[in-house]
Amino acid sequence: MSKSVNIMLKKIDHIGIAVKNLEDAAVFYKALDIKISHIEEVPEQKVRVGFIYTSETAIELLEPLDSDSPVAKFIEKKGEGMHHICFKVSDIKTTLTTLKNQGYRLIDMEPKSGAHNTLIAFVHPKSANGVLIELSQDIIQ
Ligand code: CMX
Repeated sequence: MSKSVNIMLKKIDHIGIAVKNLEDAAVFYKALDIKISHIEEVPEQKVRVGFIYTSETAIELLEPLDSDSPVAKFIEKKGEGMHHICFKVSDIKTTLTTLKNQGYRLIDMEPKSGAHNTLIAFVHPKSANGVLIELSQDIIQ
């Protein structure tokens, strides 16, 4: 039985949806009276993101910044759609080390800068039942 890491799991932070264009995607949500309230570029991930907030889990719309972006490759291969699930964790480095030591395939060995003042890292979908998993830790200032 493998060691559990979920003591560090705080909540599902957001669900990522790959879109070709944020403004075009906003039209559907506007019909539901839902506003994209925070738009930010994350150059390290080559995306522009827009957030839709609910009381608990947010939706992150992801628009590729260029054709090299992982999101551009995803859309090219699969079309627009659900891209990843992000778990908020309290200690991202320890979570990564724990997963790595159990043989899970990490995309990022070290955390990177994410939107909203966070440290983020991805677990490969091949290690997570076909779902791309993002881990996110808030940077306390
Ligand atoms: N969800 C599920 N499976 C995915 C996937 C996703 N989002 N992206 C790729 N895959 C699958 C592919 O379908 C492929 O599977 P098969 O081999 O069965 O065909 C496999 O993973 C490899 O995919 P690929 O097309 O060859 O693509 P790459 O190897 O070039 O990259 C991945 C795949 C996951 C390593 C890359 O997309 C990555 O590094 N992602 C993490 C970074 C990221 O997505 N950043 C954007 C979000 C930023 C943010 O939230 O701020």
